Amino acid sequence: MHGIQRRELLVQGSAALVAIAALSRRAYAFPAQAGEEVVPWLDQPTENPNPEGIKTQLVWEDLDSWITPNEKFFSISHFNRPIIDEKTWSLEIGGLVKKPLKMTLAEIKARPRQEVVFTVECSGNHGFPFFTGGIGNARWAGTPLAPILKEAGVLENGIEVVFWGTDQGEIALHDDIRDVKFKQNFARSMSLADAMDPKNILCYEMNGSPLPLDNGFPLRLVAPGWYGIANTKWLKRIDVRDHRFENRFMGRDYVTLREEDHNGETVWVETSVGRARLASAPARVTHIGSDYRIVGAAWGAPIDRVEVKVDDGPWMPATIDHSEEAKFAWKIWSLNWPNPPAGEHTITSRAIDASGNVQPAMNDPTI
Ligand SMILES: Nc1nc2c(c(=O)[nH]1)N[C@H]1C(S)=C(S)[C@@H](COP(=O)(O)O)O[C@H]1N2
Ligand SMILES: [Mo]
Repeated sequence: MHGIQRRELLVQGSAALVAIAALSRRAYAFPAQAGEEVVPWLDQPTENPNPEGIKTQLVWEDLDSWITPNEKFFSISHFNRPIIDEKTWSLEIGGLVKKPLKMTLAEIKARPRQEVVFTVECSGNHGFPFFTGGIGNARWAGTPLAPILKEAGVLENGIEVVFWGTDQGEIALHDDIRDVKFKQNFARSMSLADAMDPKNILCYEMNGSPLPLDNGFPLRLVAPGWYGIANTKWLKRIDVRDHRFENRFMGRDYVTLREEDHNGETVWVETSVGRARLASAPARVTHIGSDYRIVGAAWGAPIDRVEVKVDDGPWMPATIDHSEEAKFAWKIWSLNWPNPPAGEHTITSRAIDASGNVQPAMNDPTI
């Protein structure tokens, strides 16, 4: 930063000229410009110890499109990765409903189609040094869930909807009281009100192709605005219950722990991971000669603006790329960084949402 400030003082005229000339061609963050070279980050993720569980992470330096192509999209599996034969597969809708349903893939595809561009992030993303690319943006297509639940007719006492995956594995519970192992399917639940959100779709298509095996073929829930964990893949059964549902993915692995102040008393609060939270990240730094540029993404809430800081310099406003946008998709932003001094630099971004909330820093006490 110091170098830039000094340069602006010394040769203000030409620095301003560079900025103005750059404006028109820099309004769009993508595609990459001819001759542009990527500067790799120094803090690369460490080797992934579980390549079956976490497959194909986003490589931030390679981010060169708003939509993440299917072959570059990350995928998470906590158990096995089922390979399902669509000819014998069907979806069951049961529990507390008047009319239990069974639907084939053809029947689901024959229903009204709905698309959403939605950035899915694993809530564990950036929680481990080997896991920094658990995010991607895709155009998901399927049929709305709410009319199907209406058709099945949720009974008066139904309050909770559970989404069961085909995948299963052994679960161990070890604590002061219990010491048991049992087989369990992947499952996640939502309140009936959340499940009935008209944006939720039973999704069979990703970026115009049938859902890839790793992303839940033949059918998954896509719940725009929720963290990855809520989007059950390899769907097998949806059922309605009269009590809250609790399992490993609701109450043990996918929980946040926060310290709250209740009238001067410290209270530790555990919460099941749910809706996405405001976030941003610098994705890549590129340059043509000494003309550097920082491109990044912001997501998790309606984004008002993004600010970027180099080393310990001031926050600078980034330019948001409005060429491609959708409510639940990440926003791509960029910032020109002319003539940085040679050496190692730290780039930090923060997003500010439409309500004025500022993305907390990694070391913010609230997280
Ligand atoms: N059936 C099933 N669904 C699942 C999971 C799983 O292990 N099994 N993982 C969840 C998690 S933790 C995430 S982050 C998202 C990731 O979606 P993707 O694999 O399509 O990227 O899927 C979710 N849905
Ligand atoms: Mo996840």
